[in-house]
Amino acid sequence: MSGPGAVPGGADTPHVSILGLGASGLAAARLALTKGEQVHVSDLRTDPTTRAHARDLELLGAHVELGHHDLARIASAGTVVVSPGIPPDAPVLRGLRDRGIRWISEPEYAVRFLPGSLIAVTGTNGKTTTVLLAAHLLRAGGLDAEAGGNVGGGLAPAASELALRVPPPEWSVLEMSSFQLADTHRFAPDIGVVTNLAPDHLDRYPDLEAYYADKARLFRNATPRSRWVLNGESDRVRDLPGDAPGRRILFAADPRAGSDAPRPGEERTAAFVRDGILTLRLPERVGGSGEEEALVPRHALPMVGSHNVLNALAAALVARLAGASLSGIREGLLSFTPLPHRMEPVAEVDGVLWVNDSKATNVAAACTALESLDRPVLALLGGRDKGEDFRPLAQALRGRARHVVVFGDAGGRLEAELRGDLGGIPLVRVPGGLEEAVAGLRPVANPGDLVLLSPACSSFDAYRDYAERGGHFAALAREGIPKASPATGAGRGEVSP
Ligand code: UMA
Repeated sequence: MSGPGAVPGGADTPHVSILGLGASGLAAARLALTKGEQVHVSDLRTDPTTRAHARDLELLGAHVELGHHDLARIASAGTVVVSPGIPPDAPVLRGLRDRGIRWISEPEYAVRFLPGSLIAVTGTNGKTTTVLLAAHLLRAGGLDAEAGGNVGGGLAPAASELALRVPPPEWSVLEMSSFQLADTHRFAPDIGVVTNLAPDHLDRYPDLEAYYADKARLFRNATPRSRWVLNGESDRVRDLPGDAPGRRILFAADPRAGSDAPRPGEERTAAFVRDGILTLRLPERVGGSGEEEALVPRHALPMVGSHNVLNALAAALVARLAGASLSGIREGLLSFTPLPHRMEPVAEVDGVLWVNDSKATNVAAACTALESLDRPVLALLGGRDKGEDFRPLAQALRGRARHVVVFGDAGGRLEAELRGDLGGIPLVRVPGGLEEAVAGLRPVANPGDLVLLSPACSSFDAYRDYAERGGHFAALAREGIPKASPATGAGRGEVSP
């Protein structure tokens, strides 16, 4: 692909073609227009929202086509930016490939206009929490930082939006999906993070190796100055960089993780839990003192679950590597607001903690949630039956759950597949929905218990989406809170971490 300066054709020839007019296409188009480029945007959709976005861009001077892709026009641009949701075998990308045209992802385009330092976070799970927490810790530690990228859900903008900020952030913390990494060429983070690796997106990739290969593009432009923050509990993560240069700094619950067979460039585990306290030990080679720095007790973290302890270790390590102050990181770990509907503590009533994990709409997500907990669980499972095999839930429930209530459309099958396999844990099926399930569970809750809505099913039997279901659960949880003054409500109130 030729650079933006070498454009064939006349005045109408776009300098930048943008494929897809979702969040990333819209942001990339705005960025390109701000930089004075001739912009052509193309999307197959013609719905009212897409039309409204098209009109906005046209007013800014873009040429927009909806309902089809004009391949010749798209291909005539010096730079083609492709939205991550467009699969590599889409006809339009096959057409570009046939013409020998290369394209780039939206974050690859954005970072060309981000002069500050770059932190990129990838991995299968935990990316969003790690990105938002890392940006929060950098800011708490005195640095100018913004989160963006694949985050979605209105929690942070596309990467190109960060490049539109005046002045641009000194530190950009980007969540990078494998789809976005796939089409990077010059993308070179100062600090790269891999949270973990597990099977995912096999509807798009031919096999796991292809998925991991896209993740490994994070290391493509590594230099000896690169810093790689890696999950020390995963051999697959530690092997992902291959022979990429740069220092590799590990995080893991156990300080001894990774000491058995260090990979080239790997430092001792630098973020871990010592006697229940999140602790950093930055090696001198990466600007640390080699001394242990205690952060906060793991039980003081506002997020729930052992996987969130790892996310917090990764984020704290990143923030310290970037130069955030220790006191700021400590304060930031305590003041972070957990993400809505993902292991979100919503109330604590009479010593019972209520946790909303409504976003766990499949069996794997619910198993991860259950396995991350170390206190007795009262589990709520149910919703729309998507036909998934529920039996793996039994193992995750055994040894953790004290009581299980199943509800909704999927209640019958959950009961049938789990009842005989729970090792004596009581399972109750309620005929109604979430409200009846909570009512059935309230009388058996004891101080120290954790009520978990991690339903393993989608919400569409009774709600618009998982967020509406999570909001209803939070309201039900808070119904148990007496309407007393704050002075009398110690330990019996809404959780507002
Ligand atoms: N389209 C075409 N031609 C085609 C196929 C699609 O024009 O042949 C159009 C579609 O009509 C659509 C657009 O291309 O309008 C595709 O948009 P998109 O799906 O890329 O969505 P965006 O709104 O741009 O959102 C993307 C990410 N979505 C995906 O990767 C699927 C968002 O991640 C991300 O927040 C946003 O960019 C900003 O970076 C969401 C996500 O679900 C949260 N990501 C996946 C995940 O986390 O598992 C990867």
